[in-house]
Amino acid sequence: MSNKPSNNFSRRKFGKTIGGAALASSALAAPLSAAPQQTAETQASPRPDFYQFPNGFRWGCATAAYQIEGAPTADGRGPSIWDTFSHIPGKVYQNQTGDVANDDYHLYKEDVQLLKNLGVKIYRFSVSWPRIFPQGTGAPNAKGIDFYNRLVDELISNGIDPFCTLFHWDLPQTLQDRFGGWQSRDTSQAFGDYAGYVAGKLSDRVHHFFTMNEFSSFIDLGYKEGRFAPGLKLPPAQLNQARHNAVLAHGLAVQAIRAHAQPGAKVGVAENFASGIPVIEMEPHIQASAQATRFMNAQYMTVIMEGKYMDEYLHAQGANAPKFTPEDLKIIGSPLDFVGINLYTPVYIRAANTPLGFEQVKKPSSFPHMASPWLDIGPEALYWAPRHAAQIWNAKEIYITENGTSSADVLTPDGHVYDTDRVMFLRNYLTKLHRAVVEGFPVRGYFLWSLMDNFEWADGYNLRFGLYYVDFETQKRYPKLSAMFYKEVIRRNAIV
Ligand code: GBH
Repeated sequence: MSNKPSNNFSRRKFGKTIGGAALASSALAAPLSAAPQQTAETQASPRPDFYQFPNGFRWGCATAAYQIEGAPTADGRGPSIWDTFSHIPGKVYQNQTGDVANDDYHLYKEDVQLLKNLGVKIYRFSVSWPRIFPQGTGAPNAKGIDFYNRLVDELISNGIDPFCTLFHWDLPQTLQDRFGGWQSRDTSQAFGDYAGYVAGKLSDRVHHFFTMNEFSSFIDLGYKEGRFAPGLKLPPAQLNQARHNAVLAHGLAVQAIRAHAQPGAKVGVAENFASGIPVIEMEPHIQASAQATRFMNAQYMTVIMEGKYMDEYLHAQGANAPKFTPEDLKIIGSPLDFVGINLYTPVYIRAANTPLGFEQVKKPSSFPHMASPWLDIGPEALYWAPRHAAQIWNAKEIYITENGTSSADVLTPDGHVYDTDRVMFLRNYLTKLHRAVVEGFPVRGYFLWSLMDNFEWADGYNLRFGLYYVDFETQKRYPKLSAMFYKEVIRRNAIV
């Protein structure tokens, strides 16, 4: 390698420019041509460290409405709690907001070309509830659904299968004002109605719907710690009730989607459930990690998958436990077609002589993390999470709905981003995903978070998670080294 990387990845080699971004297959030609020629023999038995994925494994990218769309008042959209929250001084890094973000509302065609250039066949986007129901309930806004009709059509005509998330945290502000948001079952009911409406409109072309994204993020950070919208710090009993209303909303949405969608539409959830990793891979710790995974997720994933709150959870909460009816549990436990797992960090578990037989093992301060301080590096979580979902909850179809990392990306004067740390992160996590797949756990696809840098919630634009670098002044997108890495992974259906 030359010590002048720009010579090896010259602008010329990046090929034609798409949507202000350049990404060509020839970008990888130089390093690859240095590799020895493949013989018939090496093709028949590829290098074991190429980690071939099975035919039909689906590679994709994920985004979320408030993080990329901008255009908060366009075509009749109502305000969401994130519009309100991000405009309160001190809530977001440097008081940044999603007012413009990636302007994807206007640039979506270019962004679909970014996807196409990577070669992804699936894309996970979210619908902004206040675009569809500006008042949360009541009359739908036709122009709101039109945007998603255009997006879905654009994806399909580019050979990309759309996966739709119905709630990625941008609750209509009116529901917060009228009902206290997830503090009320009225919001759960409204979510069911909205989900059924969207599924009715999109399911002729969209075959996979996720109800909600990450209960623990929008409830625990929004209603307990106050660091996310709506910025509340509820006492335990009210907090548990909000948690209950959120899983109830999920269940109502599952039912409404089944009632209103075309036959064949599938429904699931996208949850970053805490996934226990046995400290050492041996039977007692493995069992403890499974039990820990159930208990750590008692309020969300476990009740959704088991249709029942764990006795240990209710007991531990005592007088603060949520109030619910048997009918609620039936709704919450509505059978799902697939499970979506958002996966970032590991939680280590060991067998212990405690009532539930496990103990969480604290990480030392030296534990390595990525640019986001919370993003501890634990590739093996991408093996254990699907294994637990399959073994504990009998998940028959699994998608990794998010995985990826922030990086202190720097754009070079000639337009490159050498995010070798992101490539290292992905390569290592993917090897563990590969293990899950070859052992037969039913992971059908993987959505990388994220297609492009975007509004990273309370971290604003300070932390970048994209495969494409975004210059938020010019809205130009630049493929990072990781984009070329991922493109090659997809091309070969193998880790490279
Ligand atoms: C996902 O959350 C989100 O679904 C997605 O929108 C987001 O952009 C992406 O990850 C990257 O963060 O700042 O210490 O309070 C992942 C789970 C939960 C991790 C909230 C960060 C905040 C930690 N996230 N958590 S802190």
